[in-house]
Amino acid sequence: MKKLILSFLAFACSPAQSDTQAAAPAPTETAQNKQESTATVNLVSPEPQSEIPMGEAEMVLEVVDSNGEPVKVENLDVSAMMPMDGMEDMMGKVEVTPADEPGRFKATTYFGMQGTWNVVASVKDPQYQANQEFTFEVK
Ligand SMILES: [Cu+2]
Repeated sequence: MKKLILSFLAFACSPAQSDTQAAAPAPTETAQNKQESTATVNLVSPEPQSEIPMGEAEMVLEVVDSNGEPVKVENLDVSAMMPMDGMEDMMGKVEVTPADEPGRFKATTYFGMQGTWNVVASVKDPQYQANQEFTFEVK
């Protein structure tokens, strides 16, 4: 499993980046991707390293473009899943509502068991594509 959470946190915490290099990407990498833009979903809260208590949990997720700017997307699909040994995965119900800030969504779920939960956030938008997985250790 990829552990990308730390870099997401750094991203979310850096105030108003103005990375001019990002505006001029290598042509080879973007040549075939002109119609759909790739976005990134950042975890705004809770802190990735904090212990998540079992029970109801609220997450704030933010969709940003390749320059790190928040983008307003139509919909964010969020699922919570716990892999179980010798059993079907345990699924958690997730309720997603748009937050006040553009590009941000509130996702409320219920972690009904201690252990590792995988949360997958997918952007549903005609213009942007993103699919991000976050791992939570629920105590
Ligand atoms: Cu379980």
